[in-house]
Amino acid sequence: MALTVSEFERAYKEEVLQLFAESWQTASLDQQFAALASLVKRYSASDWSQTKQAVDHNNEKQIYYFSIEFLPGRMLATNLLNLGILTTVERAFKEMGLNFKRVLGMEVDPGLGNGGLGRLASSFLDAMASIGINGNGNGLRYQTGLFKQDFLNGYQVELPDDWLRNGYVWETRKIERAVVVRFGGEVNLLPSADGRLLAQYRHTENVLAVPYDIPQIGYRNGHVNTMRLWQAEPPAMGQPLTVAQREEISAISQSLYPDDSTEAGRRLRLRQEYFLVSAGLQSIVRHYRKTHQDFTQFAQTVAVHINDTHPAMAIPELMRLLLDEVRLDWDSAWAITVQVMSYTNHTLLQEALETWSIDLFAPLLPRIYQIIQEIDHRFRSAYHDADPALIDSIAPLGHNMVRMAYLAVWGSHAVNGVAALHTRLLEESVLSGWYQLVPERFSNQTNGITLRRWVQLANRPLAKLLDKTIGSDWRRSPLAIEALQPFADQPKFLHKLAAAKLKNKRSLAAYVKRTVGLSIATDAMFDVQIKRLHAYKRQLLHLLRIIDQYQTLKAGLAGGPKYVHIFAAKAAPGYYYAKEIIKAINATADLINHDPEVNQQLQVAFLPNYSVSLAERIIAAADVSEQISLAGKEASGTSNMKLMATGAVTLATMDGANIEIYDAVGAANMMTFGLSSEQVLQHQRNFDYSARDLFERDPRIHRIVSALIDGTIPGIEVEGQDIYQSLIQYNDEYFVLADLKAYLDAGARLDELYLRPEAWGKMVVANLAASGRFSSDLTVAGYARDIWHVTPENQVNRHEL
Ligand code: GPW
Repeated sequence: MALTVSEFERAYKEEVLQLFAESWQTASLDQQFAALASLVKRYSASDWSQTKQAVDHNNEKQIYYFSIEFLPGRMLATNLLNLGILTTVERAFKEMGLNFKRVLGMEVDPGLGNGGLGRLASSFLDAMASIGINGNGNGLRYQTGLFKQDFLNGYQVELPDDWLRNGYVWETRKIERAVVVRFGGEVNLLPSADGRLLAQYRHTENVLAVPYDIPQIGYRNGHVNTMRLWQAEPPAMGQPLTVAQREEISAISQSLYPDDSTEAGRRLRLRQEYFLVSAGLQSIVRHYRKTHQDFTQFAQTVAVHINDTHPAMAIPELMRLLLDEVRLDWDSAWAITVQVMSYTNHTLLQEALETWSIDLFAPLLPRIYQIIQEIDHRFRSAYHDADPALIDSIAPLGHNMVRMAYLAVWGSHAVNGVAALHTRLLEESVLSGWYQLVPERFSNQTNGITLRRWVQLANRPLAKLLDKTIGSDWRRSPLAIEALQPFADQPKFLHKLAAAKLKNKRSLAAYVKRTVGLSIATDAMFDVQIKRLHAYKRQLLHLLRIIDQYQTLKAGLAGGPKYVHIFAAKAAPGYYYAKEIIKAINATADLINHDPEVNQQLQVAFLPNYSVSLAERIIAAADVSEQISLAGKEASGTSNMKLMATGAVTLATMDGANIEIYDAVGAANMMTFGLSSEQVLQHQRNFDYSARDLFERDPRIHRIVSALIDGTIPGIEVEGQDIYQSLIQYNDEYFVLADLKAYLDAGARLDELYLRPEAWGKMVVANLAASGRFSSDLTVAGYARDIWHVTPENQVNRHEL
């Protein structure tokens, strides 16, 4: 939009006055934020309304991205950027003598997700709006988000995230769009006039689902989509409810499950999932009926995307609506459902694959369970010629369980993995039976990231330098950053690049000093691992390298570059082992940071409360990106993309999207090491891996691992022992010791390169130049083309590569 500095200033001052009866000079930071956000809402309102009207008017297809998690991050800067008025507003704030950065910092960062899956969902919403497709989010309005993390004596402490305390400025409650979601009760199938059975529900528990709508503004294209979050409330009318009943209802959208590594298997989680799905679909069907007489157009105008299996009940729920409310016959309803639904799998971990015991499921969702039984029955009949053992092993129902991934594949026309290796492994293992049956449904859609947030907003020094060097095309066309490649050989440019990095390091160092009181050296290599704490991600491997570096320094064998190791990670509150790793890292950090013999060379900072906002601070300052999961375990990873796209070099196993980064930047520009997923599989099949052998035979490994139990690191008597046992006694499930030697060697090679600034700079440039393909704009364009069958207004194409 067009807006001059003085126009904005006038509008802003008026807004402060109107909202708070306060002059702009005396408004508090909170008030400044509220006034600015309110203006942004005003500026986007007509585009929002017009986008919605155009959809109905032109009968355009809408995508609904169903996800149990969203991690939008702070939205003010993004919204200003996407409206095209960020620099205008910044200038105005400067002119008024106000602190723009601090105003941005007043916004809450909604923690409505755990990690990669939730962040991906939000990045897709931004991308859908930005490439101009009608893509809406459908999620839950958790009253409390993911816990806030603190450390007490090195242990993780979880504090409640009361993010709605002061209201959420971007949302609008839409009570007139509320729907009722029913749980429990009984279903009777009664013959009806049309000769078909009519499902009659009795004694159900009725829950009011109230939507809250949040605008999702596209990047400078006037397109504004909607993220809709549902809140559960006791219905205003009907049977009076006891206090306990009302609480049971509110609990549905009360809090996010703080675990993304193990399946919850809990009644409340199931209620959350059904609530999300039923509310979303009811409102979609209701909206469709306003403009259509029959359902012949439904699949052409609606696509529902299932983000992992948590919303997979969308399949039986849409069947229910089409059968019981619209009164279609089974075959028509099923044909529509399959055309509408698509499903993304995000994990190969067995323990994260959702299954629900029928004993829990059937009484809570009797009609949905009936429909799943019928789906299962018809699936089995459709394949009565096929190998019965195969069919049995992949049917939606089996072993007294509802198997959500299998239901999702059967009820969708498209299924995808999130990185090339992940999709291949899905096809070969986790979903191999399904791949045999319906190979044409499978595709790969490699994850992407919101480059605008990570580069344009969170790395301003780099963004400025890019503009000066190659012009500003890269801001709109991610692949245009390839133009940077020739500058890899220009020492002057590399100098500026290093200067930009240093600036970011200084900002992060100031933050670290402010928050944890540690002064980190900004002339050191910043070696970063940021992601959920999970054994398969192997923060432990990183810790063992730090211990090795410590021991080397203590032995007086210095040499390499100065290091600052930076961690940020939350552990699921019930994940005991992950919490032990946190304690071990913190204890090691404490030892190292306070030892004057080493702390000039080596420091460790574990920053509490990892979140989108903290990621924005860390990523821009990173030199090294640790992506060291055991090969075959990380579906994709996305911090790997964020870090390479903003100037870090990747130290990685050949896992998830690391492989695609490797393909993009070339062997010379990334440091890879470790077992391949095939080798891991082979060891697992042959039972020929012995961690104890490695420990006993390799003196270096022996020395490093012993530090966990010999008192080298004070304060981890229990944790050190447990971790040691997990490695030696229980044979190191995630092959940490198997990869340790290769990891240390790769690290040493990286050290040598870091000591040669030009060689390092070259690698950084190669990474930056190759980063465009990881834009989620391109990822989403792939979904649009292969899965949702819609054409973006703004053409973007990864296949130009
Ligand atoms: F288990 N992921 C996540 F597959 O953050 F559902 N939470 C989850 O619950 C799951 C996956 C689930 C992550 C993957 O671990 C990561 O590899 C991937 O990059 C990310 O999802 C986005 O696809």
